[in-house]
Amino acid sequence: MLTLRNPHHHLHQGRHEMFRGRLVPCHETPQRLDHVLAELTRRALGPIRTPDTDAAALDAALAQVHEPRYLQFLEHAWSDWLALDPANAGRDALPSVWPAPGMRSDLLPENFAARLGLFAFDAGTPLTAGSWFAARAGAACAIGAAHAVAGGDRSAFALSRPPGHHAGAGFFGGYCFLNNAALAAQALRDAGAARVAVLDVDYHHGNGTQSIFYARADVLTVSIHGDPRTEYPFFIGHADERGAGAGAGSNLNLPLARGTGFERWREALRSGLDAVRLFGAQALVVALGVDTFEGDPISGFRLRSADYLQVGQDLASASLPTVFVFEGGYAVDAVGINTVNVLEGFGA
Ligand code: Q9C
Ligand code: ZN
Repeated sequence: MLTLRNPHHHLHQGRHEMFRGRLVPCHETPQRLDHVLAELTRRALGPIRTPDTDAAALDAALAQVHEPRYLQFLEHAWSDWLALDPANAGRDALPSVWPAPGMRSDLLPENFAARLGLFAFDAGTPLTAGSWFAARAGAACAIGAAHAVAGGDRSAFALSRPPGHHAGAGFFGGYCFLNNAALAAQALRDAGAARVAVLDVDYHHGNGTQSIFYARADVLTVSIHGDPRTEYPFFIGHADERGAGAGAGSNLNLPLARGTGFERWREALRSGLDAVRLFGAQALVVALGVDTFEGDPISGFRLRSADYLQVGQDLASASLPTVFVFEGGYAVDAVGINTVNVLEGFGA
């Protein structure tokens, strides 16, 4: 299996996220990707390359999924942050004010701190000097992996960081800026796959991916995740969200209680795969978070390292061209083993 790794991911390195009234060290660190890369290299699963970065083609692909004003915001965010106060050079940008429902979110505020809140849905996703550059290069991995699969590869792995599945067409949050899985799905559509499925196995609901495709019939979104009644992102991810308009029936949420172990999680995976089959998908994108691991510091499922081999085998049973996109997983010492176990179980 070809891996496309983000060579610039270190440029995104947030310092702190807001958690219960304090700034705590970021869980989403560069070491995560470095560990996956080291494990991939050790097990020699296939070639490891960096993506082509034709800037114009990348911009066109980003614009297929994300709103122009949001991409503009991201591109200029760091210089706007510095313009607010030169001392900001040594600080990450985090929002602290948001438009509540009923307030104006159609107007772009001149004040940058207000714009941050307009485009963010949490205060846990620091925007840094290198975030835009790193996120773009990460998106290029996902798009490149989709092109490899569209060109005939059975599977490909986008080792992209920062993660993507919480990012919507016009918002960031949950450590995510650009929705890598959605970009991969859209690239598969554009390359000729009539129906594409995204199966999100990260511990957290893939709210960004769901929202991007919610009214579309050509992309099925399925997410298995901690029940939003108790788990982040809280305000979305319930079982009754089935899609809207032309997309009615093309979203499936499979929330599970905190504490769920592999046996019950695997039943949800089977249901998700049944939905993919029923949908008649011609290609599959797996949003591959391994924060379902029992040792994950911010999550609540109880999967063990060996279980991820089985996850990979189960995913292979769909017999679809498959793009894997790296998402969450914060038990740094195990993130490489768990991620590569899925890929190995799937088969090279
Ligand atoms: N103390 C992904 O896995 N914070 N994002 C939860 C943690 C947000 C996770 C509170 C978690 C976002 C890609
Ligand atoms: Zn997650």
